[in-house]
Amino acid sequence: MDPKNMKRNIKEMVNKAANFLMMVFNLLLVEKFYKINKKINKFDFNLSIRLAYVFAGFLLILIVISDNVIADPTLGCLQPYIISDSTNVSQNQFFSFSSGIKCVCDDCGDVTAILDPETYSKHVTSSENHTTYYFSEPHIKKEDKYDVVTLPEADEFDIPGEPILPFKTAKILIPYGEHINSINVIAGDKLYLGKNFSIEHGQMSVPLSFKGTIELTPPNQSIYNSAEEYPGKLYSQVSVQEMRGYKILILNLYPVHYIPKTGELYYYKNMGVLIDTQQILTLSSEPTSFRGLPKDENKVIGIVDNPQIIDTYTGNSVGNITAIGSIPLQISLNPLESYNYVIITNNELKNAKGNYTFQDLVEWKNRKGVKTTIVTVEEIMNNSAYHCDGTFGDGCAILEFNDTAAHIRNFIKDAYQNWGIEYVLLGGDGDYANVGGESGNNIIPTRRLWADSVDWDVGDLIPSDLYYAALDGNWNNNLNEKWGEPGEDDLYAEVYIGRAPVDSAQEVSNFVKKTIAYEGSEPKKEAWMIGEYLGFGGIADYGGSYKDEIISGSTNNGYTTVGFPGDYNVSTLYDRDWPGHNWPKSEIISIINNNTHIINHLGHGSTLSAMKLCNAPIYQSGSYCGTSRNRDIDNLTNDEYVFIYSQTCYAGAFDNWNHDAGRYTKSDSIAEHLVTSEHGAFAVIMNSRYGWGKFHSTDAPSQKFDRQFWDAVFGKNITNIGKANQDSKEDNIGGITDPKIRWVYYETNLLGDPETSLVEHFVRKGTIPMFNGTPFHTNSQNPRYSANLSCLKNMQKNNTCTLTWQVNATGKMGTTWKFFTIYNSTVVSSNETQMDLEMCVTTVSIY
Ligand SMILES: [Ca+2]
Ligand SMILES: [Ca+2]
Ligand SMILES: [Ca+2]
Ligand SMILES: [Ca+2]
Repeated sequence: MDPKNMKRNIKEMVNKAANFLMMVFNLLLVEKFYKINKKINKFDFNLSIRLAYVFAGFLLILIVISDNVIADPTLGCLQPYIISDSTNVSQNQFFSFSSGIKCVCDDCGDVTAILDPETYSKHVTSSENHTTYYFSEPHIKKEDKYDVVTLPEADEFDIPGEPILPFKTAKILIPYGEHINSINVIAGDKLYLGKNFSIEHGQMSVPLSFKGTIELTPPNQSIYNSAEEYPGKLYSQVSVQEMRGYKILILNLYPVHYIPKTGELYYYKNMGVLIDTQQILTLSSEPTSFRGLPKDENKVIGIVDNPQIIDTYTGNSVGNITAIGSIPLQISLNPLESYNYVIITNNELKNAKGNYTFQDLVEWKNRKGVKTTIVTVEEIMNNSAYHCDGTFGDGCAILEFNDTAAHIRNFIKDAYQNWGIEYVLLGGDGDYANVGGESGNNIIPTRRLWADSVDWDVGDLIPSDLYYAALDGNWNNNLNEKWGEPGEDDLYAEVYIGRAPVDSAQEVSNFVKKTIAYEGSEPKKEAWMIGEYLGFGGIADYGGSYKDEIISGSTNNGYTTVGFPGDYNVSTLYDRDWPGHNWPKSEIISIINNNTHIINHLGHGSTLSAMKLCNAPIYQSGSYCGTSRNRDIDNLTNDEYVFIYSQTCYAGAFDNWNHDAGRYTKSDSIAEHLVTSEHGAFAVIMNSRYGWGKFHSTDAPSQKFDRQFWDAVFGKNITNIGKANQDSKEDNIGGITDPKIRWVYYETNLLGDPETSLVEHFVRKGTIPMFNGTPFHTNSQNPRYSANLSCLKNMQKNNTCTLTWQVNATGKMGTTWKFFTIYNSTVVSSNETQMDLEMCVTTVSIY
């Protein structure tokens, strides 16, 4: 064994041992919890513990408790309370945090309490075909003349003219080899919240390059004068999606209902989703992306609300895969080889003789332990296995399906299936027309997907590398000119994708040099929020107001996203706050030239411009800044490279389409120059078409993806850029019924290396740790069990227990956090079979 492998194996063994110890510790706690509660003896529990997720030292155990006997209809309920609504605390000083629990209805048994800032609790229980969702009471807040209703961990549907209400996206795994006969959503207890509420109506999404006058949508009178409940349904079915061979049903649940005429509001405390499924008897001609790998299973467990169904996909069903449901992929690559990462480029660029080459990137990745190889477009095109014949589910009825993009995607499917790849770098530009200048023939073509008709021209065809990442289906079932219409989409990716939009040896060298330099450095904990004047009215007048939601996270518009950790130095450059409301471009140039690490931007843009910068080396009439011969990007001088995430329009149009001119530009887009020039960025995520804002609101389509991107990086520890970009999409999967969400889903492409990690070391937020940690730690016992706090033990009806933690606020000044105290009891309420789970929330601000 070579020493490198040995080192890795030892590291893996140590990791496994640590995981195992953690598992044993957790199992002991669970077992103890179970034994104590069994003594309550009101009914008989079945307890099954499943080790669900062991990955990178993070472990989660799913506990499924079900009762064998119909429970006594009068069992205990937990009623949490908080001592104060919000608290201001001083940095690096201890403060007391208190909350309490009251046992009502009947006896509650032993209770546990966990203090937990801003962590995500799913609030879901499930048994075989039945998944139940629990909703805490909606927050109703007066803003101007409207009442704003939000639910923690629910998104909001925002249809122009219609009331804005929360929805929760349910993700339900369909048992292997089965299809859905019927879906039943059963509403639980209905709670009246009061009357005379005035719920605001939704506004239109607007392209971020829009500079006209605001046209506000009035309330839809037929809805607002109606005495009927809105939305008038409990759920809507979004889609059935496939992820690595696992079929997932996507539903949106509507727990809050509104009667506009009387202003009455109701909500359902819980909703049960019952699916009836039946075995598929006829053989499908569609191949499957099922590999049966533990990492695929872990990924699915992390997504779906009913993970116990996962067992139907393992064991015997792997062997049955040809018998029911689907056929396996043809094997063209040697399955005895395995790679994490493949670079696809052409012969010329593979053999380019710049200072840095793709070969250097391969060696670098391999040294890091990411097994990497190169495959050329020529090799793919010369391999008849990838020709269009339906083997790979590519469809074949029309010539367009047999193009280079289809062949490349077939190769990626093969490499995914037989090599086990996780990352793909498309090593070449995807210009769409050879109009001279830098816009030559494409090296790796782009597939352009369709979401909505906005401009009725090429601008409606969205260059999307999601096509190469999401490998199920063929993306165009009805064989028309529109790819990726609803029902043709594959929204869960099988591999993570990035593009190096290079055309020459020099550009390959620049891209590889910057990628290796960044990955080899310790990233600075520093970021800039860049906002421009938008003029969309109210809070939407300035990009800075959108960016503020990203700095330290936000619960605005219903959903929660985590922001930059407290030890990051986040600065702002906002037109909103700048004297005269228009910062000069010299500011952004000096930020980049001073070697900043991260830029997050919202403002106007076009193919050749972004962040008030212009890059148009070739004279191009009709395009914004096209006649300037400006080279703001090519002239940058930084030698530590930046990552830029921008919501702006068209800056990432790597097919070179220019909306202003109505033609392809001769010079490459500004995003391409950022990553292929000598300095500037090592990676950017920018839109290939319009970014989407919203009149009078920050609940805009592009903002949802931006917030979820940083939430992936800092909230979920998904730090590889390609993975985080995909995660930001999958978190918006329920919103895909809005064509503008679909638009953004397709257009947010990564120009950069998908495997590059944005953060090297990261402390995961979650339960407040004891004795040290940031942004908070506590000197008190956490979690607290009946064993270490007697008032939590065997709680009787009307007993209360107030808990206090001594907490040190070590996080950044000016940040505000939601504090959750999660109380668990094993005593169930009347007709439900779940662990009772209640929580209370307050906010803590550090000053
Ligand atoms: Ca998929
Ligand atoms: Ca080009
Ligand atoms: Ca179509
Ligand atoms: Ca290009």
